[in-house]
Amino acid sequence: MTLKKDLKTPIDINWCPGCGNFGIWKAFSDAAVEKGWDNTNTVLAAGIGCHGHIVNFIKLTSFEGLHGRAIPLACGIKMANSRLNVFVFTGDGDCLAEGGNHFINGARRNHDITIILHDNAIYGLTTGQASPRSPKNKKTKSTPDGNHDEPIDPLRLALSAGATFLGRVYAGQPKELKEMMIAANEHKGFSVVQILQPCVTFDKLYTHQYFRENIYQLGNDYDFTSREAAFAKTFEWGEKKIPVGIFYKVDEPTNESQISQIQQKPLIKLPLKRNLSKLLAKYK
Ligand SMILES: Cc1ncc(C[n+]2csc(CCOP(=O)(O)OP(=O)(O)O)c2C)c(N)n1
Ligand code: SF4
Repeated sequence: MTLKKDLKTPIDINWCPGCGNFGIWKAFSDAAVEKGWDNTNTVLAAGIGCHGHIVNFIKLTSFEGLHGRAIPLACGIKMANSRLNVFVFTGDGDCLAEGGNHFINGARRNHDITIILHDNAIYGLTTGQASPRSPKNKKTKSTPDGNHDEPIDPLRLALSAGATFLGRVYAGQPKELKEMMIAANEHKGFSVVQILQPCVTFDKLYTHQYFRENIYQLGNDYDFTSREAAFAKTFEWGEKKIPVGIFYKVDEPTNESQISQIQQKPLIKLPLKRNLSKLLAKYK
């Protein structure tokens, strides 16, 4: 059993007041309590950015990777102990710029990990440069004449690459966000939760008000097992037409389920076939 107090760390939360990251932190903590995620069953990996600070505020075993490298870190953890719930907290810069290659290949291989994508459409930590999610023509610190580039849609990219669970939620929807995190984690395969997370300090476009006014929930008539339907939905964006909910969910063999050596026991429980002490001694 996990209690709220078990997850508390002595570190004061240093996000700007009103930052969408608070909603993500709260939803994850609520999900951890509900599902009993603790140090025996769950590991967190984070990238570098404001989003990555989340691991300082949740007392669970966690690792911060290099910028953009949280996904390979998480894949390594999952490979070593395939019984763990492995979460990746990543930003739109971390995941789609520096880490774009890992995002594509993690999805392609259907690693059984859960990607929590804090999408504020800007580089927050480095004070407001354009990210691969910033809209075309947007003026930012790094694009004073307006952004020349088209934004990436992370769900469309992940879908094309082979991800098997795709969801989108706004950070101000605590219940939906908690439920989405649980559903994504319970799904076996590469799961992406894109969270629309306002950066209240450096972005004045994608505000809380903007998302409150423009998101709509995918209805019961939407078929989330259809790749074509999901693909079409990822093109919807703008006034009154930002869909949220589960875009796509299908069962496909995960990377880990196809490795015969780890079907009975995780790698960390298997005996070493070679004596590595000589090799390790070299690096002492
Ligand atoms: C290899 C490397 N490149 C660049 C940086 C500088 N850097 C740190 S955080 C960051 C961007 C953060 O943006 P995002 O991932 O969207 O996270 P946010 O701060 O918005 O949560 C950059 C470019 C770095 N630390 N390491
Ligand atoms: S800079 Fe933006 S993303 Fe970073 S803590 Fe402040 S509001 Fe949040």
